[in-house]
Amino acid sequence: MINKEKFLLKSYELGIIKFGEFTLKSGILSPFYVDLRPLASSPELLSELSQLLLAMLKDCRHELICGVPYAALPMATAMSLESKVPLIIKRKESKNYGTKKMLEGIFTEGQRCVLVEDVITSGKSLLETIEEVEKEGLKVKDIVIVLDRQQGGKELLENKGYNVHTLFSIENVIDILYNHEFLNHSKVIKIKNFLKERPTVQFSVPRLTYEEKLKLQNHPISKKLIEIALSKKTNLIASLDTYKSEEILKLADQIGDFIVAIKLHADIITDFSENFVYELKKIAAIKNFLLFEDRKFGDIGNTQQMQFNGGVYKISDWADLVTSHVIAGEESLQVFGEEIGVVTIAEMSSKGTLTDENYKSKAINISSKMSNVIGCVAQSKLPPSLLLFTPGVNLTESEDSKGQQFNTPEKVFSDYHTDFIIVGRGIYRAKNPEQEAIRYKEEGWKAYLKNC
Ligand code: S5P
Repeated sequence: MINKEKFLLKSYELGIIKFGEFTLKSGILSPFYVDLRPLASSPELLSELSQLLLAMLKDCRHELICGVPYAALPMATAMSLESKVPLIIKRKESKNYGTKKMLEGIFTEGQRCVLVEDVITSGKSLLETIEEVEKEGLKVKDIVIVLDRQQGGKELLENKGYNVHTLFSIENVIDILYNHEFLNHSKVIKIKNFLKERPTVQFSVPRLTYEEKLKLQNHPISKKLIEIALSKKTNLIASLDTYKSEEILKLADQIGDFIVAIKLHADIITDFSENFVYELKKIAAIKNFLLFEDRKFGDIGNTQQMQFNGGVYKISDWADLVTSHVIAGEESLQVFGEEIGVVTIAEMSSKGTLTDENYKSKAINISSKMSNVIGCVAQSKLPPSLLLFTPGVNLTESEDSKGQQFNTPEKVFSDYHTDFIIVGRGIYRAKNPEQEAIRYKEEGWKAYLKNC
């Protein structure tokens, strides 16, 4: 396998990124300038690049490759030669004679085409290319990009449901060059400040409705969750983190009409038993909600499989949904099979969490690829095909004394476009849990309608 870092260092020597003072098209003075075209002058690097780009696509089905003109054309060609996947060529302008076709090459309607781009900034030019390729009847799902300038383009495309695979972000590049002493500390600070201050192109993409989201779902559990949400007009998941099974059953009975699911931590319950599961399932069937075990698996696949199927809790026997970290890589998630809905932990709600942007984006990429993953726990927007579950929701508290940080339903719907709010202490610690469940149900639904 080609080493990404070594590849970058060799490319740097070719002059693909320069530091100094450059006036950009917009008139802004930038401390760096990126131009990936020199890569085509090194067959060795171009071939390495094609292998790195193809590695990001190893689990994606595609029948055609298309480079965005002009810089990505040699890259797409190299990928095609390496993978033996046919290339099509997109014109910049259509010919005003002959066929007037925008795409050249042999293809048939409905084929899946991966797009290749050198640098993404705002994402606008890629959107135009996607539109033209889709107009010809081809399907675009995956886009590979060598460098993300971190100006909102990646997020724009993800919000529209595309899988965006980027080899480097500009910050990655700066960090690697700094670690190899090509940049000194003060230059790095200057560049990072520039990146921070520079306005990101913001696009206001409205959140999808549950009806629209339903159409994007393939998994029976995600469909069921959304159907319950629509029929009961609720997006509330109650997290009943209490010790006694009797208390959980009593609460389930009181609040069952107002929720889509009950989330449990089976290992908190002191008297967990098969009978408890039997009784809870009975209430779930009558009141129409799902059971969600918040196990947060975080081990190698083999161990997770044993934890999932065995032990005291036999989670696979009764849970409709489970949470899992993605820390052990995608194969560790396959062990849950296809029946249960897996919700990955992409980002945590607690202060000082290690789930930074880099981790989150990798976790989301893996989650998008897995057919048994229906969504993620996170505190920010996700690509719309994934369902977003947001814990740390409370109408009165803003934090607890152990690192938890709370938001209101309105905030998580408007800022993160969440799909389901998870409320624990706000409900089970309330004097009147039923009344509070109704309040969270109503606030959650109001926030959803307002932000559609
Ligand atoms: O990042 C997270 C992920 C989860 S699943 N932050 C969380 O708080 N959770 C869980 O959501 C947590 O384990 C608890 O069960 C629930 C939040 O409970 P509350 O009492 O803080 O509302």
